[in-house]
Amino acid sequence: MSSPHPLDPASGPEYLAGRDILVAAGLLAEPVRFAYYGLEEAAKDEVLAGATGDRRLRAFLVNLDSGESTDVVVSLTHGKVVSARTLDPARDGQMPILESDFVRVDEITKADPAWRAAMARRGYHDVSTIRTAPITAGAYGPAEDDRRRMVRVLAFVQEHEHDLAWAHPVDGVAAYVDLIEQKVFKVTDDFELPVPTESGDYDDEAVRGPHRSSLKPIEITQPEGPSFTLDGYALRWQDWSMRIGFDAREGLTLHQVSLAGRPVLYRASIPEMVVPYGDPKFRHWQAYFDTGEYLVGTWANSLELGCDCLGEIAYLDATVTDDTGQPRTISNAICVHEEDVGILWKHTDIFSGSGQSRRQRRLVVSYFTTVGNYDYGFYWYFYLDGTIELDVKATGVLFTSAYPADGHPNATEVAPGLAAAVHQHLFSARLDVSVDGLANAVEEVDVSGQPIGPDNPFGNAIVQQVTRLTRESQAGRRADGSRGRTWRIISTERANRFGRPTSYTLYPEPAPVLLADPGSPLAARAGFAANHLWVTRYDPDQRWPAGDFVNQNPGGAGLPAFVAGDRDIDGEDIVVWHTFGPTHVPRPEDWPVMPVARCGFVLKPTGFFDRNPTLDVPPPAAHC
Ligand SMILES: [Cu+2]
Repeated sequence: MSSPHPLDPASGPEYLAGRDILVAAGLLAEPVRFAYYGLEEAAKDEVLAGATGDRRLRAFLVNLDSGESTDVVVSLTHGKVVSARTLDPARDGQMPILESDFVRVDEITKADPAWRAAMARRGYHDVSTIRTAPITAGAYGPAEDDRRRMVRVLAFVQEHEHDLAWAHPVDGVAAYVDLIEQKVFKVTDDFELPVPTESGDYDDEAVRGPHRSSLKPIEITQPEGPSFTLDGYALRWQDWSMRIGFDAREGLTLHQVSLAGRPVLYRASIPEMVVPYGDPKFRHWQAYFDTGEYLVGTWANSLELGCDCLGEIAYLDATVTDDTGQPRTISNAICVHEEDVGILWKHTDIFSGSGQSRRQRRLVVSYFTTVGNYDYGFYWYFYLDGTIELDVKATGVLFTSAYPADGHPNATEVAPGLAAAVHQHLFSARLDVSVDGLANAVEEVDVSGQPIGPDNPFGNAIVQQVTRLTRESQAGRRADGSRGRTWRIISTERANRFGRPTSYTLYPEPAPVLLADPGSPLAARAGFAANHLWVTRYDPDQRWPAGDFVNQNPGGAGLPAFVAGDRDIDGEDIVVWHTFGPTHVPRPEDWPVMPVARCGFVLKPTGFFDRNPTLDVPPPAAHC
């Protein structure tokens, strides 16, 4: 095989070559399956030095009979196993859910007499119309449950092929499935509520009405082609350059993002997200870590021109693997295109009479993934003026339950008798920053008014308060909209023409962090979501904000553990971690399919340039 760039995603032939190494080492004996398989990235110093490096893959292996779970790294370069560690699930947690678990869980649940009896009591004697939703178990005790590799199963009714099952939850009952013993070991049956009957089939004319005919076409054309170039995974557009990566666990990754030849980000990704639900009844355990437990990249959509993306699009395929380590190509998984986004700058000068207007554009690198009922789009934007933005689009179908006639304090009625519980979508962005080099630091910047006093006799003064975050223990921070709080990532080596550090500023959206009680089992596992900001010293082993093994992790892994050493983060190679995302109180308008709700953050150059870097953008037409 030809030699890939060290940051290129693993290819199909590489996955097969790694598989051969695992077979030869005796690690893939039946019935061992892959819970994750992906590139173990080359060391940063080697990449920056331009070395080819050792090409490695990491595999999470699960023995379906014994449950033995092994974390293996193989070297393709040297054709050998580099490391293999067997997990202690009570301490380390469990491997992610397997693709085949969905089918297995359905069969196991439907074969269980106690669960079938619970369905029969609700009038479902034929379980062929029941759809099962396996939900990761978390760690809620008792200890004899937590030590199993398990999921908890909720049920929905799909009356016919096009019926939307999420419209018909069978509430009050859950099956607890042991994935190794392959049995239901517990059925909780707490209450009965009528299964809502109204159809949620949003593509049924009887539900949606006839399609409206009043929308005229919008066509996007670029007669001379787009302004970007894509060479393998290397992307260039205007002054931007970067490499694109993709991973089964974290999806789209960006590498070596530079502007005008100056580094900004060594690596950027969304390596975790958690969706905790706020209903304390029998489904108190409902909280998914879509990345660490379900591997969002595995479920990436194949995008379609004219449907998902408009205009001059370049697509990249993604390669993931199935449970047996066989590669599977997701065609058109990553979309690259260019968009007009309105005015870049504009001024009509009252003195000179000059009227000037320029158009803003952005380069968009995106993908969409479907995890159960929800769909998430991850859109990275790069603008002409140096702004970087992440826009996460949440859409799909609400997770539902039955709505009691006497109301529900934690849920909205979205259709007759149908409830959708309040929940959060909390994402963690890992920004391995390199603003003008590796030596960076972070300042927290607040703004405030000042009381009337000798230096401020009319009380109009506004000042910035700048606090340098010098140690990890100091850098667990919350956003504060009332102070306009931002975090400035500065170079400690390069200054602009004013003698101030060149920098990029992180603008957070001040939405709530994790609302679960700090003493809750969930807070222990989702420690990353307790703060909007964390800053750590770069460590190649610290990749996952909720730990390497999130599924049934007992708690404490990830960012809270990373910062326990309280390392110096001032002028070092640092990583900025940002928690963001909405607290979603469902609206009737979110049903039966939800219009996109967006969240994200912005990074803006702040003294990175000496002035507006877009003065050379030409007017869009001669008469402008
Ligand atoms: Cu939501």
